[in-house]
Amino acid sequence: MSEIITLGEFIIKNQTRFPESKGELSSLISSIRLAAKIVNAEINKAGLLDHIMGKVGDTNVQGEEQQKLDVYANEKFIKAIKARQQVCGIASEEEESFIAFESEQCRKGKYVILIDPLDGSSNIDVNVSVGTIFSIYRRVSPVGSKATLEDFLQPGHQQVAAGYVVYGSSTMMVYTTGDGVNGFTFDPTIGSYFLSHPKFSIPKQGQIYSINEGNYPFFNQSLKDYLRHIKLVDKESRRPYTSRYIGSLVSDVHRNMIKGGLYMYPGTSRKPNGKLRLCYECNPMAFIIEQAGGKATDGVQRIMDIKPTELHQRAPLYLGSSDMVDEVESFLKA
Ligand code: AHM
Ligand code: MG
Repeated sequence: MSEIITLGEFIIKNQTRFPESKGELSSLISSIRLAAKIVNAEINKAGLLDHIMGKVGDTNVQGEEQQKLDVYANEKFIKAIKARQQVCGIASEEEESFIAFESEQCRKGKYVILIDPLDGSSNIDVNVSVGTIFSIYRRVSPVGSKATLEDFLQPGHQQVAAGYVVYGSSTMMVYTTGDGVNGFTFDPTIGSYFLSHPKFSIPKQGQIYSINEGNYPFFNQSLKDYLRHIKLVDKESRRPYTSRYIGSLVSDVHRNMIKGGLYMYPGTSRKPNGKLRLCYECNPMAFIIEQAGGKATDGVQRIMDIKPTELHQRAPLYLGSSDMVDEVESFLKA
């Protein structure tokens, strides 16, 4: 039998890679692990809340108003991260601006964190998997001062760590600190995550493509040509490819990581920069995919080379198996 390793043990073991961090990074990842457990418990009750205990917006027995799960997740993650006093600030997809923590201890923090607390939350109503995405950077402002916008607007290649939690048929946390990707599955009976997918690697070539093809009329001609190409029959390249689109970024990417595939959220004539947020969604997923051996581009350049100018900036995204990203890029650049 192979060795059983919990996420907690793994984080501590991995700590030696960052001697300068003095355990801050480990503590930070632990706080995400904890908040994810709390959010997971609440997501599992989502159907009960809606159908048995009343709808979101109703008042519960304690007289408190029931919250939407994305707001709930946002609060839990911010609270858990703040409590550890290891970061000087946090930016969340749910908040308009970043939060600079005031305490002296937090100001001494070397890191900032960016988070999408509950991605794909519109899928909860129909019992489809959702996820949390996070990204950690070393601050660029002086340690001891308050976090600044510049700390958060760093290109993705500066990430120290990134990960996601997928709340699916089982809950998993997958993350990288720049030395490969590892996946941990949550055992709800024990309350711990166990290393289940060591050294995750995405197949170089896959057969799955994931895109919201309802937007087809608004795609540019190169993308339309690519979509036609992948539906042509060709035994050697195993075309036509298979279409799989959940509409939940974390779940779509997680499946493609395991099976091989390409996730696309392109720019359209209506939304030239697509929908997904560079800092909260594209960069962390790009870091994970690259660490697993795949690629991520906006169609023109590597996602992680884009220098963000705004916190909530959007970017087109093509990410997955490296051969598939090369193939779509060859059409987009033609
Ligand atoms: P959200 O951050 O508002 O949840 O939106 C992001 C989600 C992704 O999870 C998903 O891939 C995409 O939006 C789906 O968008 P669409 O419905 O336009 O296909
Ligand atoms: Mg999102």
